[in-house]
Amino acid sequence: MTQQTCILIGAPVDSGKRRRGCLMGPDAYRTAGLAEALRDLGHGVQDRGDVRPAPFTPKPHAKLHALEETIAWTTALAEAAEAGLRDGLPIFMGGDHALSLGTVLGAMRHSEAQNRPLFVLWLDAHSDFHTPETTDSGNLHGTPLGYVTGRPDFDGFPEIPMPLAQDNIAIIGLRSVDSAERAALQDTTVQRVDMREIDETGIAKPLSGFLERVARSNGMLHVSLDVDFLDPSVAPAVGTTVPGGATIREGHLVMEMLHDSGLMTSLDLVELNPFLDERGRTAQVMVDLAASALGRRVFDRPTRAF
Ligand code: 4U7
Ligand code: MN
Ligand code: MN
Ligand code: MN
Repeated sequence: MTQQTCILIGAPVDSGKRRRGCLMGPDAYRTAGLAEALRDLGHGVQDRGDVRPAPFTPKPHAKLHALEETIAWTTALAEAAEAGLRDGLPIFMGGDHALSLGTVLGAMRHSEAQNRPLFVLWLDAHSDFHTPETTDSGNLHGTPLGYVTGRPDFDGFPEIPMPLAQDNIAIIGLRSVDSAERAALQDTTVQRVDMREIDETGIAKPLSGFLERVARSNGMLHVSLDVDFLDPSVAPAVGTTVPGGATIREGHLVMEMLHDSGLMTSLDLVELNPFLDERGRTAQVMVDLAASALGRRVFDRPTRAF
């Protein structure tokens, strides 16, 4: 098995929505033994501690929650992501999903410097495709895919160098998409896999189609795992629970296939709210999923080529 240098980066972002608690996420992952789990698999592990937002002055906004703070996190996390990608495989311990405004931006800069296309796998109940104009909630954790694809009205955020190609994005696990997002997504080539498709065809088929495309283009692959991808019965520690989510096995199968593909170059673990957890079980599930993505398995089986 290929040894990696896993760079753990705490991203205690809590500005992407109103309900608080995701700032405790990085320490919950540490407590649940993320570093130890990855070391047990033979990987090198470096915990760089927690990133802090760039300096900012809070300004009240009629609709958007904590806009200035979220911009400041985006600036700082893009830099941390770029640096992490230069040194190994960064794993961002969130923090709410607003952190991906920064981590994907950093991955875009890095892949541009490497002259390799970036692909993004978004594992989420939601499509997170809003713009600051289209969001009704004003919660910016619902906007990262809108930002990185170059949608308008992200005033004040760092400039997007070259928008992420729609063809290079897959969202898997969908079951809560706002009408403005649905309308905007309809006009795109973003691969959208909702729970119904997963029920009907299984999760492996659409995922392997996407991974084949990544492999064919020698792409880099950023994976963003939102806790609410999973069903709340197995992952309750999240503010935005939506019933009917992925099972534990569907989650692990995705992670195992990612490992077999050898394609993943960075990973976000987002939206864990330890304040809502039950004796740490959601943190543990997320650590176990990360371990699967880095090669944990029960039996040895032939690796599939992509
Ligand atoms: B998450 C929502 F209205 N779409 O915009 C919104 F349903 O990072 C939810 O995926 C966004 O958890 C959820 O507020 C963001 C809502
Ligand atoms: Mn801490
Ligand atoms: Mn999300
Ligand atoms: Mn979500």
